[in-house]
Amino acid sequence: MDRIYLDSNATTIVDPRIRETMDPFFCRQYGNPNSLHSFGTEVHPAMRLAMDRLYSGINASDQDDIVINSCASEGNNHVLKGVWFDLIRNGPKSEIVTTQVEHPCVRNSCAFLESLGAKVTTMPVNSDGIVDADTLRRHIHPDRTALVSVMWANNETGLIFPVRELAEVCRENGVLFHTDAVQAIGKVPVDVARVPVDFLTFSAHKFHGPKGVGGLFIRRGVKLTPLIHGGEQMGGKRAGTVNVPYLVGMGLAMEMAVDNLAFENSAVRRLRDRLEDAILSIPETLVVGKRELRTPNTILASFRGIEGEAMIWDLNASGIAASTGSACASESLEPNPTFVAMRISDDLAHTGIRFSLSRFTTAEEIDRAAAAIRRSAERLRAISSTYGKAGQTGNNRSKRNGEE
Ligand code: C6P
Repeated sequence: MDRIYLDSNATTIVDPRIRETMDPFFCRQYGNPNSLHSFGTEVHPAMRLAMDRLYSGINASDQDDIVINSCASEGNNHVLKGVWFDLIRNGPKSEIVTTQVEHPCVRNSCAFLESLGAKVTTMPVNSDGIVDADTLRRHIHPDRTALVSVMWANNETGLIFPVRELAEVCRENGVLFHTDAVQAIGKVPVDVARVPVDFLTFSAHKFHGPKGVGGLFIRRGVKLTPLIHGGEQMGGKRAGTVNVPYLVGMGLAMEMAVDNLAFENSAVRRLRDRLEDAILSIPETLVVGKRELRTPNTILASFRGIEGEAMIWDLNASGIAASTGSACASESLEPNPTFVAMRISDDLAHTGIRFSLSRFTTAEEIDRAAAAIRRSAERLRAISSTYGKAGQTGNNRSKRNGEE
């Protein structure tokens, strides 16, 4: 049985061309880039090309910095803890403003900084699942807010935040702005010349590069204390020998992600919509977020009366990979925090399933997955102790939330 991978927001398949580009840097050109001999210097051109591809992929200027690190969790920790050291620990500011729906690496870093004395203000999302500029204006305090951290696109719903407006509000108020762009690269245009962010984080494995390498954009002139001290790599902003093969892979992955943006927004979007239509043809099903507000590859669906995990196992037995939400929270028994933030009812909050496609997903896979999802929903509802009994709405129309 050919398996079908619909969990590309957790991680993506490495594009075979990217793997080929990385290959020489393991066993042939394996020198340390900081060495003075030829083994070290011969890797410089490939590193430069990779860096150029990253700068041009997000339209950064050569005065800005892109710090290569191990993953987006590291980049997000670096921004939050760096700002704490620079602006909060000894003043003059005291507060970080963020949202209820950030990835755990942002939420838990904020909770840690709160335990050290920072004030953390968490903005609610609106009925569309995002935070708008007016909400930010109500929560920002120029005299005390050090940093606003809002993701570009949510990993569970795919909902896209109005980061340009949010970044402009921060700029008008003299407050630093960070965006976690992990789920945006390759899905929407990410242009730091147009969107005035101070910090932006990304991770190669979300756009067909290798796991274990990411990048942190720092706007020219913005100070950020390092998270990892040591040697002078990355201009002293992040110590540690640069992972050359992974950097080379990430550079090409970024270039290909940008080249494939149009494809992602046409072909991948069409397949996503086809799967979504099939899911919504199953009674009492909800898809979170309006279609036009979401990244083109993501569906967060919920099936009344079915535990998300039960369906994941059922689909897995048919060779289909999906998830109940963030891969790193997949073992939590708590209701999904994104559903809670969007005030979606408790019974649905336990039933969320995320399907996320990529440019490698085929129409045949979507049709097989749609049939398997329907079979699973019927099977699990037939054996459910609650579905069709007390508590059922009687209204079996399926819809996207936000729709009447
Ligand atoms: N989200 C998901 O299943 P790393 O793996 O550290 O490079 O990326 C962390 C991360 C940060 N921000 C966002 C918005 C993310 O989606 C992720 C990774 C995966 O949703 C794994 S938990």
